[in-house]
Amino acid sequence: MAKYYKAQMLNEFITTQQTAFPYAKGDLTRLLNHIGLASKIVNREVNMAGLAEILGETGRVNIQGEDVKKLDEFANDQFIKILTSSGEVCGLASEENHDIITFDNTFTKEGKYIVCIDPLDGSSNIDVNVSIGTIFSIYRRITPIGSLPDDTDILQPGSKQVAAGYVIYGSSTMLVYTTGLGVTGFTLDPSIGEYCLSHYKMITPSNGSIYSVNEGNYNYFSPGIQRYIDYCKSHDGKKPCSGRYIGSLVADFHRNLLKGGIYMYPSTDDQPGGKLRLLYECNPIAFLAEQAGGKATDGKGNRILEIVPSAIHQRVPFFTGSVDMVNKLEEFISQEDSN
Ligand code: AHM
Ligand code: MG
Repeated sequence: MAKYYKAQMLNEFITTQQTAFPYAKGDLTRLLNHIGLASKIVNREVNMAGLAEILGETGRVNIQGEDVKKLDEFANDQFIKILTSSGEVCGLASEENHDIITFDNTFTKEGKYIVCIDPLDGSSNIDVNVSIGTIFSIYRRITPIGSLPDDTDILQPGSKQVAAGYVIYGSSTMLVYTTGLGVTGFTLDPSIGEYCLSHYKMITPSNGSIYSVNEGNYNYFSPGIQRYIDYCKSHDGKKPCSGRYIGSLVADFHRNLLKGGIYMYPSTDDQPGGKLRLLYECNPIAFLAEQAGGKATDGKGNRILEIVPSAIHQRVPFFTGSVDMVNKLEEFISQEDSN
């Protein structure tokens, strides 16, 4: 029997939280519920993927130069469809689309919010029954209500997010989100089709013993990062850290959030900006990390949430997790810089 805190459903919980904002009119509440709804449809398809002939490639390549999987495309279409009809969103940026998506009708132009979304993250795990996720972040628009949104609405620093979260399609499906009042997790009960409150006020340990990085790239990392990885293995003669890397950001981050650890996607010679996208992956995860008492930086002392984006598909080196581990990593990197 699952442990439900006060048997609260996602929609009830969000509505209750709304009362903390005296001028809230319920728009954000509705929007978060619509994201929850879209994720349930994606979840249904992910669960049936092996049966539904929805695995494999579409034969197309996305804006990132990566092969588009059928499930990637399905998830993207679902989120776009539901967010378009939500009425709360005037535009969105998706990892799968080249430009900001705007809808030229009165209904959507009246929307107050902008959504940045990675509809299905962890592409390399889609076809092999390993956890994947959806990552989203929500901003208030800058352009006036009633006009068509543009890139200025999208290119806001992560500190301006009003909400962010992820859905993990794992051994169970969870939706984890923040509106800046801490992090809350809901587990989907498939028998009733509802997200039920399961993780209240999630706080990540200040230290941990897990490091998560694609170590196959070790030879391409800077010396400071290599030395930090070596340190994790030797740990100054103490018990070494465990290396755990799924290759799905949501799953790696979620585990480390609960247990304590560090997730790293550094730059390499080939990818000087790193691999992960600031708007769709790093900002929302950084907001959640900080709200849970963790840290997220670019490894050079810059808080991810303060980076002002200059392009919608911008990438950034990304380090997040337990505060003590991220601080230690930055010590190693700055020692390397001063040599
Ligand atoms: P994607 O958006 O194409 O799925 O790429 C992002 C994913 C992250 O979920 C994951 O942490 C990382 O890429 C894994 O990359 P790699 O296979 O290079 O380790
Ligand atoms: Mg992604």
